[in-house]
Amino acid sequence: MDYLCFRALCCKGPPPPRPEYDVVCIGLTGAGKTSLLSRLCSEGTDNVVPTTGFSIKAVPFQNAILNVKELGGADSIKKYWSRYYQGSQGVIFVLDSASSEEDLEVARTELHSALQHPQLCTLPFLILANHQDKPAARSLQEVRFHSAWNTGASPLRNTFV
Ligand SMILES: Nc1nc2c(ncn2[C@@H]2O[C@H](COP(=O)(O)OP(=O)(O)OP(=O)(O)O)[C@@H](O)[C@H]2O)c(=O)[nH]1
Ligand SMILES: [Mg+2]
Repeated sequence: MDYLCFRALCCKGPPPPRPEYDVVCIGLTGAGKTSLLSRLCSEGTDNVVPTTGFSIKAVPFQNAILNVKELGGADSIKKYWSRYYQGSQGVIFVLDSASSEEDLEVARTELHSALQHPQLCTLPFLILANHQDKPAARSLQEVRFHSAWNTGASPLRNTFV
């Protein structure tokens, strides 16, 4: 018996529909986008492989469902990111906070480019500092301060790190 049938039999009827939002998830390859989304969907992360192209997952939260489109971060793919921004209602930028300064600089360039993109520049923007379990991980304060993540952000923007 599935959940809807169970609720109907218990005279509660189906649960109210949750609003759905389309979100785009970007970040350099290896930042952990697929791992993060798999965790949020209660899926295993043992067999995660680099995303070729894009993948979409419906991530359930208590009050909403986020249809998250992950765009692969390999060099051959990220040049096409902007073709997949249309229709997004929010942005998640995943960052490897334990990466080298050089990679962090590349990530910052991509982030600033996304922050200023006409199709993203007014959307809520979450910067997720991943790989926090690694000894080399920068703290959230370091990520915010040293990397000047907010440079170029619109004053209308809701940006969270
Ligand atoms: N230690 C550690 N490893 C992580 C973390 N997040 C992801 N990983 C590992 O990092 C590797 C890359 O993770 P993915 O989730 O494939 O990264 P991605 O951002 O989806 O990469 P692309 O799809 O190539 O853009 C995998 O081996 C993960 O297990 C984390 O927070 N800590
Ligand atoms: Mg991936």
